Amino acid sequence: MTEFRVMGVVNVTPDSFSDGGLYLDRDAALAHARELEQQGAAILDIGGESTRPGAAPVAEEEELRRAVPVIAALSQGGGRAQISIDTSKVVVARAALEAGATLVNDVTAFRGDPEMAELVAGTGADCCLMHMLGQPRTMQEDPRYTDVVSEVAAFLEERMAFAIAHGVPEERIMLDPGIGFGKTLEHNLELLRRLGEIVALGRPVVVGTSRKSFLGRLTGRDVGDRVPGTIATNVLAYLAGARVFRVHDVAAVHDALTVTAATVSAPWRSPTSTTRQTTPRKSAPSPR
Ligand code: HH2
Repeated sequence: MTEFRVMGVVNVTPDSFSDGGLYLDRDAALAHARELEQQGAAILDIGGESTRPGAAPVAEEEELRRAVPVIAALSQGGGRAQISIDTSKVVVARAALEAGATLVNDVTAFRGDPEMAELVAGTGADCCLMHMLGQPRTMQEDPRYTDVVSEVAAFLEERMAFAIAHGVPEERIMLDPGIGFGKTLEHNLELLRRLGEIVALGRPVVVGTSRKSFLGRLTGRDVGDRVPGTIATNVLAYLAGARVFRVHDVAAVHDALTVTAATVSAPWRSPTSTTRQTTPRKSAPSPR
């Protein structure tokens, strides 16, 4: 069966768009992370700064204070999930890697901090390079592209070359089109529709549609009621070739992808198909 990995979101923040304040306390974040792992998360993405549209930047010390103790405790707990740090600050990434993280999820794709590429190269960590147009504070104010998909693909290709030039092995790189980061509803849908063009860059593609506002625009649903939309977009992304799915609702998306992966990868057999049928039914079509 074709592999996929679900990346469970653990936001240790007061202001994340869908779960802000729920896991700000270290023990609450830890319990949530363990629950997501139980539900099938192969990666736990720990973040101490919201990147929702309009979010204010968080000071380095505060981001460290929120994220690193959760990572340290998770790592000491010996779970099987890979630990990811969602940050664009090299100081936070370094402390997270020292505490046990092995993946840097940088929504600025190494543009936020000039030393991030060297850190990832030197520590042998995996990384996720994501496309974003502008900065979180203003990115949703009239984003424009001539062709969103080819511009995102060109950006990711350039960022991947930058990372490789700084010593990051290509096989450690994942790419993410950055759904909702400086994109209108139409841009997001176009990216999902033509995701194959990002997959064609040759690295595992990560998608993050979970509970995002474009799903609310399509369905009229509030943030907590966007699981069906999240599932639909993740299944579509899987069929287009994406392999890592960053979500809040791990159990639901894991089930949906398990069924999708099984369906597309193997011919369906009925539970009785091992019993040979000796008398062909009259209505059976003749073999060609
Ligand atoms: N989306 C968010 C944050 N980090 N990282 C990647 N690679 N891809 C994404 O699509 C992505 C991301 C935003 O979601 P969330 O963390 O739930 O919200 P907030 O930024 O408000 O904490």
